[in-house]
Amino acid sequence: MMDLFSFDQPQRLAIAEGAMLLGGRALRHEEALLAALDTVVAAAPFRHMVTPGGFTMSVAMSNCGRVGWVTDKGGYRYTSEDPQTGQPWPEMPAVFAALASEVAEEAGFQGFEPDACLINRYEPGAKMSLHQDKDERDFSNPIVSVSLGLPATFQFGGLSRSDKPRKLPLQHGDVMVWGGPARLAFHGILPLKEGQHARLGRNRINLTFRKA
Ligand code: MD3
Ligand code: FE
Repeated sequence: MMDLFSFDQPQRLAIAEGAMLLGGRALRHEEALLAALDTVVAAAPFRHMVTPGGFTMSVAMSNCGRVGWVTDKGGYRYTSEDPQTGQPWPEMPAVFAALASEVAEEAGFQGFEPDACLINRYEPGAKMSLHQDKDERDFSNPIVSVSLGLPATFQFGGLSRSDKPRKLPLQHGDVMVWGGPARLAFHGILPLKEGQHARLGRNRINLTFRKA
């Protein structure tokens, strides 16, 4: 249960140099975010993409913004159209863009204007193996992530795959900002546990805001 104070003054936790957790920071926008999410995924439905190695991802994905992140047998890249519909990705909802840029500023990154939002949907059992986000042009821009729905265990390591990862629980409404030296840290999500969320049922949704 969220107490009365954390809603207005989210707990700020420095996770690493350049990385900050703002606990519950998205809760004040919960209904607006979920309504906007419904609009986006009505136009660009969740789908399980295939990695360049030929594996189907357990996480289902969609995107909004000027460009969206995709993977297929040809590799990882940003595209301006949804390959499934041939249409431009849905516009980034104003509530998404405003939250991303506000929290980036709260974490010390001024002027963050994301042009891509990758939307990940985890059902129980879905996971994301340790990886780096390296498909963007300019790593001086942070990445902002928003967790919604079922809780998950986030793993983050260092700049080398062999650095032993630490674990951090993520809850509905938590926001993280990854910039500076943390921007290229290895990270992942352990297999989601079974559960029911009041607003999102058997799902965890993660939004990652990027400047492609
Ligand atoms: C640290 N998503 O979409 S969000 C991804 O919860 C991704 O769905 C996870 O990793 C998820 O690429 C984790 C937290 C996150 C996102 C991007 C990062 C942490 C990061 C980029 C660099 C370092
Ligand atoms: Fe990532």
